[in-house]
Amino acid sequence: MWKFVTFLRRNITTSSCRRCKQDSLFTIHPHVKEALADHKPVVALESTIITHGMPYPYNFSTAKEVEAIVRAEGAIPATVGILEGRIHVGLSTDELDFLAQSKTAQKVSRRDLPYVISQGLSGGTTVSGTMIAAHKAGIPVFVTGGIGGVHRDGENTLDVSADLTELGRTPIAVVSAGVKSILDIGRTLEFLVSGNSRCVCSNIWRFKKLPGVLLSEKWIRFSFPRLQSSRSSRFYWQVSSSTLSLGLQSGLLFAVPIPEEHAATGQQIEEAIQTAVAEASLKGVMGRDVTPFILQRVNELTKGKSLQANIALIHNNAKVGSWIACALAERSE
Ligand code: PSU
Ligand code: MN
Repeated sequence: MWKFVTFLRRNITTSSCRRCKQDSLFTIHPHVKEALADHKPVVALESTIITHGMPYPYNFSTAKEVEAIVRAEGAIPATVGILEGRIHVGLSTDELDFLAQSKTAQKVSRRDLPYVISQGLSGGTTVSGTMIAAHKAGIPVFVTGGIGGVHRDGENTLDVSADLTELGRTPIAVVSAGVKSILDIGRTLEFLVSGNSRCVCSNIWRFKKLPGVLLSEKWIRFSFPRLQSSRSSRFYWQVSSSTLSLGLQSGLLFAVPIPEEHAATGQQIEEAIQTAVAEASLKGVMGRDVTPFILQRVNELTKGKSLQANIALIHNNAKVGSWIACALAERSE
């Protein structure tokens, strides 16, 4: 209860201006703050992949590697996470390590933000949670591994990730490897492109082919605008800035295929996914626990192959996301 009172006091006693309210909930890392003030490129990164997407210590080492890649490409990384009820945009090494090892960290999507913040909890932000935080902090580009989507059997369970609706309502460019084949890729795509209210349709851009992360061929049939995977900053800038500055209030999804040599394709992975999905259903795993459960089981069943693929694709996405952030920053100077 006292936590709730503290929350109210914190927010009611601050001035009523929007900026001040945000400041009471947000901690922006000094490096990120400085970069934003100087119009330097900043790349937001999510943290559910750290708290719920990969086992320790791979989650921690991958988070550090991804930040290093962003820096090497000329941008400033801003990993988003929640620590004791405050939204952090940019985490220190110790804070990353804390989240990587935490057994109590929450998985925080749009709907979880009020609860987690008001109760002073800590957690990893999903794609939807990170989009909200990054957008409020003024960061236009966000890199993730794979976005959430419609689960297999979603036509019965109606289990559709909040990531998809967030893409229709929050103007930020999301760089992802597409949708994992642990999900129903066809229905996910249908959800993204068919509802005008979601407005993501015209904003999906693929590099060469639109990937389903682990079984990439599945996406090829769909005709989306193609980008060359070579660095083409003028094009990124045109697409991103027109979407973001038109005030469309919808997001932009860049789908980057996993490097061919790392794609864990074929029968083995499909069998592992089917086993994991069946186990999840048998055990009554539901809602936000489904994705972490399946990722963990598929990794076990493929003896680490899917984790390796996951690490490779997020490294690759970090590179492409940094190019886009650099292109945007160059043009806005
Ligand atoms: N897909 C992955 N790894 C992940 C996730 C998805 O391969 O870590 C995480 C992302 O944070 C994504 C979230 O936003 O899972 C989707 O969860 P849900 O299905 O509960 O919306
Ligand atoms: Mn889900």
